[in-house]
Order: sequence, then C-alpha cells, then structure tokens
Amino acid sequence: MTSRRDFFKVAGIAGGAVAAGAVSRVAMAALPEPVIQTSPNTMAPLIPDSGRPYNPVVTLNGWTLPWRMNQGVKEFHLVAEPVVREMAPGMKAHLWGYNGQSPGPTIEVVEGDRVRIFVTNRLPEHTAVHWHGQRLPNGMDGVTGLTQPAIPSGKTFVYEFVARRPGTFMYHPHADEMVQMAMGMMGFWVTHPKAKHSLIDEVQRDFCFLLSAYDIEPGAATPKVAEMTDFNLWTWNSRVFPGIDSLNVRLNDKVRIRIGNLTMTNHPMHVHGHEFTVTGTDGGPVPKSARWPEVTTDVAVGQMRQIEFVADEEGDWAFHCHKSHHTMNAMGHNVPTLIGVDHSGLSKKINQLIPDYMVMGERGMADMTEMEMPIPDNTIPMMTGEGPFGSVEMGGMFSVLKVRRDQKPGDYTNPGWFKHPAGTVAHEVTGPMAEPARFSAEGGQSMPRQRKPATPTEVKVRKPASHGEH
Ligand SMILES: [Cu+2]
Repeated sequence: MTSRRDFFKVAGIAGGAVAAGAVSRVAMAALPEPVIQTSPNTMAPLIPDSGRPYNPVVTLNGWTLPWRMNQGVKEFHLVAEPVVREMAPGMKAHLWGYNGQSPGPTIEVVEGDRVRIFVTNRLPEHTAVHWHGQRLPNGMDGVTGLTQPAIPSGKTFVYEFVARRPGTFMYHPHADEMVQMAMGMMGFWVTHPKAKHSLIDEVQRDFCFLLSAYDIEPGAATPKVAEMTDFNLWTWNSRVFPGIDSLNVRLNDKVRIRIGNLTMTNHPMHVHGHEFTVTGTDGGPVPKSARWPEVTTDVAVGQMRQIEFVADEEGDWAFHCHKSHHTMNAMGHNVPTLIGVDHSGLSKKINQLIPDYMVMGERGMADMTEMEMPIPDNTIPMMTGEGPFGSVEMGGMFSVLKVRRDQKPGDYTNPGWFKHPAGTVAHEVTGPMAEPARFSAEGGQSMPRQRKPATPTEVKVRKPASHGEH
C-alpha cells in the first residue's frame, strides 16, 4: 500500500480526484491494465470505441495501444521492459521496448484530448519517456534530471497533458539514451485532427513506422549499445526485409505514410512509380504553398516526415531507403571490392589451409543471394527476399507498395504478387547485335589535349568472359 500511496504522490493525483462516482471507483483508481503484444504481425487498424472518432493508422509490423476513458481522460499504460523481437523469420533480437515489442505500441489520440500515460519501468535501470514534438507542461517533457527524476526500476510514473496540436510524433527515453535507443526503445504517436483541417487531407490508407538501426553480430541476439556509426541492421519498426510487411492499397486510394527517424544517420526514403509530397513534419502540417513533388525525401536524424500520394499505378512498387548499404542485412560491411580481381592463385593457397574457402565478389555480389551459404544461427542472409522473378537481392530498409484494383476498401491483407498484363514486363531480346560504336572523347574544356599525361597508366581489367578458364 505504501508504494501505491507514493505513486499517487508522484503523480500529483489526490485519491478523490479520480473518483468516478458510482462507476467502479476502485477500478478507475487502479492503473489501467497493461496490454502486452508479442506478435510482430501488422495489426489491423484499431477502430476507436470511445472518445472522438478518427481514421486510425496502420503501424507496419506493429500495433496501436488500447486505452480506457476515465472521466473524459484517455488513459494508457506503457510498460518499459526487455522484449524479444523477431526482426525477420529466422532471427530474434533481444531488445528493450514497451508492452512486449520494440518499437512500443503506437499511441493514437485526437487533438484536444486530455491524455494520461502510466509508465511502468521493468528495465534493469531507470528510464523516462520524452514525448517528441508535443506541446506540454515542461514537467511532462520526460528529460531525466532536467524536468523530472528518473523512473527507478520497478516503479510507475504518470504523465498527463492535452494533445494540443494534430500531427505525427514519437516517444522515446530521455535517460541513458544511447543505450536505451540502441536497444530499441521508441514508439510512434499520432494526434488526429478533431475536425476537418485545411492542411490535413482525409486518406484511405495511413501507414506509420520508425527507422531504427542495430549492431548485432551474426549469431548474436543483443545489440552492441556503444556503436556510433557501424550498424549492420537497418530496420523499419525493428524489422528487416523480407520481414517487413508490404503496404497494401487499393488503386486510386489516397495514401499517407508517416516516418520517424531514430537512427544516427539520415535516410532518403524512395517510392517507385509515384510522386508524393511531404505534407507534414513533427513540426506540423506543411503549408500547401511550400509543398513540391518528390520521389525521394530525406528523413534526417530526429525528424519525422509524412508523405502523401494517390496510388494510381497498379503494381508491386519498391519502397526503400536509397542508401544502398541500408538495404542489406548483417555481414554487409567490411567487404572488399573484388570486382575484376583475379584471385584464382590466392584461393588455391587459402584452400590448402581452409578447404571450404570460397572466393566471393569477383563478379559482383549478386551470386551470394543464390548460394545456400551456411550462416550462423539467428542470422538472416545479407541480401534476400524472394520475388516472382527470383531473388530481390535486398534486405534492411526495403518493402513493397502493392497497388491493386481489386483490393477491398479497408482490407490490408497481402494480395500476393502483381499479375502483369501481357507484354508489360522487361524481357530478353535475341537476334544479332550490332557491335557497339565506342565513343572516345579527346580534348574537351576541362582537360585540353596537350595537358594529357604522355603515357597513360595501363589498367588490366579481367573480363568476365575469362572467368572459369583456369
Ligand atoms: Cu537509410
């Protein structure tokens, strides 16, 4: 009982203030029961059954936290705790998160809602939750030491504020941040507008996810928390392709995708087949006069972007971070460039020492996706994902926007691969090929002919045709 009394003291709530009249005074005075989710599947949108109505978002490989209404206040209960997150089939990571998952559940509220969030700390160290982007009383901002004491291990704190402006936000610890965010502690927050808003369009599909990065050695399960730059798992909602669900929409749906970046580098997010505009940031809706068409938008560290477009081209459209290293999984680093290098002699020597040694990368690295290479347990291949035409040769921050004529409104199930109309797929041509006319420039403004080196350096390039002649 003492701890309960302490709790209310910290929370600043006198016992009587939460009295709910005849309606279960005791139940409402107790904390809302935490809801724990252990599946990494994309949960169907949570249609609000209390409070003001809104069109819910869909969290990729995630879910929305249910709430209860208590005297007009929306009450949520977050539990900070160690979790096991499946990053893709075949690999489970030991992370820290909220309510059974990393990232934690998405919190959805409506502009003007009074929100009360209980945070129970089941981590081995103290924490605090910062509500990124929100207007709130300073003491609710969640910065350990600056605006509140840290939440000790085993204790529950409560935050309370009015969600004053609509938009795209996130939450994350502001206590031992480097460790706690490297371990996966973060979550999405959406505040829906309370009425029609001139800068916030109604959409048929509203997706959200957070970008995060981990450094987990192949075969291991726990991230290295001191890593600054050399991450090997680039994730959306702590998932890597092919573990990231596709974004399934109906032809001509208006689609919004909300993205927040809690990694240590920027991510140019790229959609194929459509142009979009950035309609909002964590700072709020973008004025219409300041919007322009893009097919890639950079999401910098600590930023959020919401992009919108009409999905008016049928197909399976790639959607990914444009940094090519970010569409690879573990083992993608420290690989020397071997294209064009003849190492037949070298591999013979190494084979005397290591009989199974195999030279890779001589013709590029695409071969690696087709080899059934033995890899350590609890590791996903570096580039993988099987498409209808073979390996997609991607990992990490990659997914597919599936636009279908017959996708039902509100149906988020995966429709399978696109059936291309006859004659609309790139294909091999056969027949005689003319010799290419090779163009060799001489002179030019930047390097006049007389300044060319007298004897050009000779570069020997081993042509692919010679492969296997030895
Ligand atoms: Cu990236």
